[in-house]
Amino acid sequence: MKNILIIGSVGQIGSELTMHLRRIYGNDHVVAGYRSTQPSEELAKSGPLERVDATDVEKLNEVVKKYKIDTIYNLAALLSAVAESKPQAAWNVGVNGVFNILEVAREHKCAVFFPSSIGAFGPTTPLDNTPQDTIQRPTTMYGVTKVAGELLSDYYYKRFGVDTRGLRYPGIISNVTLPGGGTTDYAVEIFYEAIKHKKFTCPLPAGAFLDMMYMPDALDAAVDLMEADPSKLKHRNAFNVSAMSFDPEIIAAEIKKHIPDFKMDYNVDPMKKAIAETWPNSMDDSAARKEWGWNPKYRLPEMTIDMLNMISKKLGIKYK
Ligand code: AKB
Repeated sequence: MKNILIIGSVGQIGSELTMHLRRIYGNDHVVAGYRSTQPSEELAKSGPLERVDATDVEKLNEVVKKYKIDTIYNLAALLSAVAESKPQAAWNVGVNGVFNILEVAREHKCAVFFPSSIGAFGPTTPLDNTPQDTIQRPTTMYGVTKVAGELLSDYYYKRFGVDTRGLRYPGIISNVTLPGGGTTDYAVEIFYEAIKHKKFTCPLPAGAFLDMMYMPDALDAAVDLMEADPSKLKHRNAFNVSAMSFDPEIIAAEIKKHIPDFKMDYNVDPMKKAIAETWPNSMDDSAARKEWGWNPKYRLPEMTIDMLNMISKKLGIKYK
């Protein structure tokens, strides 16, 4: 049986991944690590909880020993837009934090999951059908930390045999915990606004195509990769994974099919626009499909229906 530590368990992905892993491996085998935001009651009551973060190496060691941890999922990061306003903090969590976790993993022989991002690409990367192995010269601090994390993960595997594995996540669409400070956040916010006000003001311009994925697929991707037969993994780290690619006009049109009087206008955020312009329009994720069977279940139409139903239930507002 695995003993897992989640770093960043209260974030958008961490909060759902912790509960998902508890359902698979048993509540007592998944420790929820958090830093400052108070965990939800569900997270706090369903299994072990520890105040531990990636920048505190002593506490990391202590928790790994206490629970005999053999696998660490490192979900801690400052997302792309917020990282531009706090580049030093983004570096500390995104590079020093990753290094600390890899060192602890080396010492205690833990496997490590590292989520990279479409943010690891930049303006000189081919933006259509972005290859698995290609130019990576990101121009954001978020991207710099993600490339460093990918390289450190490769290094710790090759040099020390640490079982590091990772994905390049696109924008993640979900309905439990809101994302905070990302360029792709609009694809979550649009659903809340559609249900609450039947209108949305979009911070990205029409034509800003980006890869996206619905949370259930993001959770399966992490677990499937960590459970994959290592002899089949040619890449191990930084697998491109995508489930859909759309721009604001396309997602708005999909929502309109269910809420016919939904309206969208634009108030473009220049920083988010500039970031989005340097990220892929759509990635080639054939390496993930071939090496460990990546096959997302949700495309735009199914994701839209599920998001509308889940958020309508959560807010207690009928949308039809
Ligand atoms: C962000 O927009 O910063 C993140 C990401 C794509 O990594 N959602």
